[in-house]
Parts: sequence; C-alpha cells; structure tokens
Amino acid sequence: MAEPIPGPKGLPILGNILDIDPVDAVACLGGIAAEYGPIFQLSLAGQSKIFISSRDLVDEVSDERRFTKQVGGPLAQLRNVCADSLFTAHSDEPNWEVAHRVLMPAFGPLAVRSMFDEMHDLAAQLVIKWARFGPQETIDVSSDFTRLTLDTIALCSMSTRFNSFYRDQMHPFVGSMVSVLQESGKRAVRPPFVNNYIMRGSLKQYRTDIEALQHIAGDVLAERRANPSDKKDLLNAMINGRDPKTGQGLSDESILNNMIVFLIAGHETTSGLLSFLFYYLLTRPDVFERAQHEVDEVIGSGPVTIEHMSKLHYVEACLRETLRLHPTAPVITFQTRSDFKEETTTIGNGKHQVSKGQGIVALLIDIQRDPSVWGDDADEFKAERMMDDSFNKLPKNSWKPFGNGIRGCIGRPFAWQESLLITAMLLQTFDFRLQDPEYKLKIKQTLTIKPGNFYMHASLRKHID
Ligand code: MNH
Repeated sequence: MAEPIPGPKGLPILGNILDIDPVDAVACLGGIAAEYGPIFQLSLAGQSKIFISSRDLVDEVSDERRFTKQVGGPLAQLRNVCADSLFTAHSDEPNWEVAHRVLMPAFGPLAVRSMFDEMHDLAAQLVIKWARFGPQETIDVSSDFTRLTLDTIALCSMSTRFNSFYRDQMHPFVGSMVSVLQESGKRAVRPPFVNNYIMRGSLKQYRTDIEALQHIAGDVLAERRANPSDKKDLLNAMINGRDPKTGQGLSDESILNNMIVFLIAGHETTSGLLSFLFYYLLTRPDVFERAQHEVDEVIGSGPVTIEHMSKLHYVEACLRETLRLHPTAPVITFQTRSDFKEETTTIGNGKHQVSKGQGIVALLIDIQRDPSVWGDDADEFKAERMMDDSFNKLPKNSWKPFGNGIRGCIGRPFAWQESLLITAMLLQTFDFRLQDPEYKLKIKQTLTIKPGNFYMHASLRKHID
C-alpha cells in the first residue's frame, strides 16, 4: 500500500513559503530533509512539490520512459523572458526538439574544440589583469570568474565582446539579466495574484529588463544578418542550421530566445564551479600542489594548447569533485511524461504514489553526498574518487550536476574546456593565498550557488619572467 509522504505543515494560501529562506533556500531544504528523511513534501505558492535527496530516489525518476524535466518554479517564470527556448521548453513542445537537433552538433566536441582560441583570448585577459594587479590587490573571485565566463559565452555564441574586464560597470545585458533572474526566483514563490496585481513596481521593472535583453539580442541578430559571415559560431549554427528530421530552421524568435538562454545558462554555473574549485585549491595545500604539479608536468611554461586539455587528469578530477560537493545548478525537477499512460506511478520502490504533473525536485547537493554511495566522508573533498578509473565505475545517477538524459546540459563540453583551460593557465602563472586566512565557506544563492564574500590574492610564480 502507498504510504503518505511526510513534510512540515504549511499555512493556508502561502503554504510552506515561510519554511524557505530565499537567501539560502537549498540549505533550508537540506535541513528539512535532515528532519523528514530522503523524501518529503511541501506546498509552495499553492503547488505541492516532492523533494528527494537520495541516490536511489533520483535513480528512479531519471528513468526517461516514465519521467521527464518539469518546467516549474523559477524556470516557468523564465519563460516570460525566453519562452520555449531549449532550457525553458516543456519536453513535449515541438520547438525543443527542433532546437535540440539543430544545436547538438554546434555544441559537440569538434565545434567546441574550434572555440579554443577565443576561449584562450579571454582567459589571457584574466591572467593579465591579475598579473597587473600584483600580489597586494584583493581579487573578488566570483566576480572576475563571472566576467570571464560571460565574455566567453558572448564571444563564442554570438561573436560579441562584452569587454567586462575593461569596465567597472558590467555590460548592460548583465544588469538586466541579473535582475530578471532574481525577480523570476522571487515570483516563483509568490502566488500569481501577488505577482500580477500587488507587486506592480517589480512587474514594471521586470518587463523593462526583459525588453532590454530582447533588444540587445535582437541588435546582434540584425547586425549578423546585415553582415553575414561564415564563422562557425552558435549564432550562425542557429541561422543556417536545419533540423535533419523535419528540414525546419529556427525562427528569428527562437534564435533570440536561445541566444538569451545561452548567456543565462552558460555563465553563472561555470563561474560558480571555478569559484568553488579555487576555494578548495586555496584551503587544501595538498590539492593545490598536486594540481599545479600536474600542470607543470603536462604543460611546462609554454603556451596552453587544445592538446593539453585531455591530459590534465587530476585537475579534471578536482572539477568533478567540486561539482559533486557544490552542484552550481543545485536542483533539477522531474514529473511524469505527458505521454505516460497511467494517471499515477510510484517511487521509493513502490512505496509512494505520485500523480501526473506532480513536481519532484531533486536536491543535488544532498543526493551527491549520499553516504550509501560516498561513505562517511561524503562531505570531504577527495579528488581521488573522481579520477577516471573510479569515476567511470560510479553507480549510475550518483553524480548528475549536468542534469538528466536528453534534457541534460548541452553546454557541458563547452563548460569543461573553458574550466580546464583557465585553471591550467592560472596554476601555470600564479600562486594564490586567501585574503582572510580564516575564511569560512558561505553559500550565496540566486538560481545558482556560489561562494559568498570569497576574496584572494595572486602572485606571479618565481620562474615566470
Ligand atoms: Mn547547462 C541544462 C548544469 C554550463 C546551457 N545545465 C542544464 C541542466 C543542468 C546544467 C543541471 C539541466 C537543467 C534542468 O534539468 O532544468 N550547465 C550546468 C553546469 C554548467 C553548465 C553545472 C557548468 C559547470 N550550460 C552550461 C553552458 C551552457 C549551458 C556553458 C551554454 C553554453 N544547460 C544549457 C542549456 C540547457 C542546460 C541550453 C538546457 C538543455 C535542454 O533542456 O535541452
């Protein structure tokens, strides 16, 4: 017989909204999981959500014959910005399939290799900035990594230079994007009547920011149409690509929506990954030494090239372990497929019933620290468990920072190459120290997570002249 799913009692109308601290919602949800167990239920903004936090449960909902991605919460709000883009489309929307097939080759390993020189150009800008700063200047780690990842996705996806390293104020796109993301997060936990009738000031600003994003993307597209090039970037892939199955191309609207989505999905997650990685490198001298030693062995003091990328095995293990402890996109949400025949199905080995359309939120931080997979030292950073041999033997669905199946991250090879490259260049060039040797990791959350108030110093290594 089905057992009810436990959870804290909510208040009428607002449901459990007061149980969630928006500044660090994920930690709060982890706290509720510690009290109620690996599956619990909450009512948020009038909707019931199931939360899961064990590997076995996420393994069940990862079955794509029964379940698929649910576009709910903040993602559903993001549809106000980019409609049925790759990231925000429901799985049964026709534009998702078409965009997926058109864009897969453009994000494939070969295409990403061809972006190496542009990635290198921007990575070098960061290296030069920190070198000119000198060892006394304070580096705001996440902020400079955000400049890097944002400029990289803008250059590689639409051949536009945001030049973030040369401005105090970020490019206007960034301001509007940050506001839109924050507001989408807030709207997701407010009832619709509050969003649309009470918060009129916020709504007006939200609309202004959305228009600004569409306008900037629209200018880039118009410029490319006026000056066509044969460059193999993502914008040209969207303009010229045809779906091999239907022969369809992407409409201009769809191109704009996806351009905005690449910039949104393609920078904060990678910037957070690099920031958390540096937190571990700086607080674990043994890890730093081994990673820097590998860079010295593989690359030496010459230029970093594409051929080096597949040889940095320990650095790669550190990136994987960082994403295990701090999946920078901390939740993914599932529901039963729209073409699933039954009205209900079960999870928890037949124990709990879920009905069609019920949202199931996978708490990746807790899932990826499940002691039944990782042992009692699950909370510790141990890159050894992520070296190729062990990584390839992990139980399936125990490490999923890039999401699930066909709705998983299309930008993974892109993010990986970008992260390996900048890490190699930084370790080759600098030694680092924390600004505050007593720094304790704080998590700052928007839609993604990153370390809060994390500052460091960089000094040129002795052998570099
Ligand atoms: Mn990315 C989907 C994590 C880098 C573009 N990405 C996802 C999902 C996760 C994710 C998790 C699934 C979301 C969901 O189920 O709702 N992404 C990451 C992480 C990094 C990352 C942890 C970096 C580290 N992503 C990137 C980059 C790009 C990108 C870089 C673009 C260049 N991601 C996407 C897109 C999707 C996605 C687009 C949606 C794919 C789809 O649904 O078809």
